[in-house]
Amino acid sequence: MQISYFHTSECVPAVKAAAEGGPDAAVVIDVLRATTTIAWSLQNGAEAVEAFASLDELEAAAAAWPAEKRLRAGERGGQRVEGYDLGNSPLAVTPELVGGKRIFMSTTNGTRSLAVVKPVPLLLTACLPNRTAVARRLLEHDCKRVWIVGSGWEGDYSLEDSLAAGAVASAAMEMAVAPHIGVSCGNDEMLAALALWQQWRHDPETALRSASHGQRLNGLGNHDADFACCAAIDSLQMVPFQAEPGVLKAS
Ligand code: 3SL
Repeated sequence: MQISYFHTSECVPAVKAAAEGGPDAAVVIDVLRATTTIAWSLQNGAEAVEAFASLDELEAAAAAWPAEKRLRAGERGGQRVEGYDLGNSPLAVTPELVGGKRIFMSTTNGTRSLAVVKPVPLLLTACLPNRTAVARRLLEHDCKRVWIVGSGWEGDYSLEDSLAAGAVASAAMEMAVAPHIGVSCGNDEMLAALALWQQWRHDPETALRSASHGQRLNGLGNHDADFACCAAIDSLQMVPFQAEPGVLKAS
């Protein structure tokens, strides 16, 4: 299995079919906080999370869904979109609130990354809490070419997504013990992400807080509980997967 890492949706090449050298799996990461919130929403019983790059698309799709079975989650600039049921905190998606509901979600960067790899046959989302579960799933599917896609911030690199990319790849390398299952790096970005994981793996919360988006969230108010939740390595077995275009379900 060869794993390549792309920092943001803007860095991702056009997706080709697997038979033409394209990826057979993609893993989207937005540690702070979209993919952590997606994992916890599904863990807490949401029927699905449907992701949209734009709020207009979200509004149109949500309007066609039964009102009692939907929640709208919108984040821009780190804050909840006015009038929406939810922002983008993994702490807010409690079982009481999200159980049985479809969450129509749009965030500044994370849902844009999901949109660019929609055509990839196996699409998963990862965060630090489910990084080992995601790595295990990639190995079970015997994936050959995996693209990990970070979300960054409006086109810029983000430390926390690279950290998690390294965390997923490192878990895959540790589990791929059989000699015929090699895990290799497809680009220098992946190698760098692995080095970053080695640097911070015993204290990921400090990395999240030091990152520019961590500082942005701190500037918006107290996010201590969000940082702790987003940094909780291997606290979840939930692997969100794309069940139909744009729709993530639990597995
Ligand atoms: O950029 C995004 O998609 C969000 O995850 C950002 S925030 O953590 O909700 O501020």
